Amino acid sequence: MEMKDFSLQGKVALVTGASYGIGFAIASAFAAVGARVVFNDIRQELVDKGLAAYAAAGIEAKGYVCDVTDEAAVQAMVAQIEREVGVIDILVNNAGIIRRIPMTEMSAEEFRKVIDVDLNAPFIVSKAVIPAMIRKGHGKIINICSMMSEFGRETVSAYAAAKGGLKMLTRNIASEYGQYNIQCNGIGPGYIATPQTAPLRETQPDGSRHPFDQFILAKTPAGRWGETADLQGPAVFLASDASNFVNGLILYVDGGIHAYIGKQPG
Ligand code: NAP
Ligand code: GCO
Repeated sequence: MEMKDFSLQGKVALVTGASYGIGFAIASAFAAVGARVVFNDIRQELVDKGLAAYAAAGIEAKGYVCDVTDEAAVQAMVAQIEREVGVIDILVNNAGIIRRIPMTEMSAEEFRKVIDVDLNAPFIVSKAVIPAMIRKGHGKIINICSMMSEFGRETVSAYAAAKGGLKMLTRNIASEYGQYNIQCNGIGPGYIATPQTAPLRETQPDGSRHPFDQFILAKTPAGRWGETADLQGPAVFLASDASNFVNGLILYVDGGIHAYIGKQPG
């Protein structure tokens, strides 16, 4: 029996917003199993920071400055990657922002900005890479969704709307392009220790853990925040031939939050 392997040897992988955080961890895992990694970030200093971090990890990555919400810039970046590296086989729509503001206090502009980065941009970048994937006869798109693709909570209305939409964009790309041997799936990380969630984990003035930190520990059977490394195996699986018949799935990597009513107080 031929075992569909998890190798990404010879594949070109674009991970957006991957100078650090979850994107950096996923791109590093791809490199470890043979992929040629390219990434973008919104500012040159971030790209430079990312290049230094990849080099320190022994990874020869290529970085591009590109705002993923700018369709012309994305189209130009993809064309440049195809000239300089090769056709993109794997896309991870990772770049994202969050604004934690009560909805009635949030401006329409702030709401639109989150939707633009977290939902419109995955549409823009996916639209830019799919034609070459069709010509090549295969492709993998992984959208980084969220627990907020399924749940709401106070202050994250824009983010939840975007990530819920990203879940359905994932399913629609799977539906529309599966016939071309393109698989589009999502990863729904639980609560992961990155700069994005740092405000939710700050030690309190009295030395106690942040109330939200304590809340997440009570809601997570694993009893801990996730690490970016927890996402590496699932990402490699969804980027590899091992998942060629997996399409439209949102794979939650959440330590069991989805299954758990929460630890009883006391
Ligand atoms: P992060 O630390 O904030 O990193 C996000 C990256 O995206 C940063 O490098 C950021 O650059 C970049 N970015 C933002 N807007 C961009 C744009 N318009 N164009 C290009 N790059 C842009 O976030 P993270 O925690 O690693 O999260 C990565 C993804 O996972 C996000 O989609 C997030 O919503 C999702 N997620 C995170 C968690 C978690 O618990 N951390 C859980 C579930 C899902 P700047 O530094 O300039 O902002
Ligand atoms: C928040 C957090 C979460 C995480 C992640 C959970 O404020 O609730 O930032 O939204 O970022 O999306 O899966």
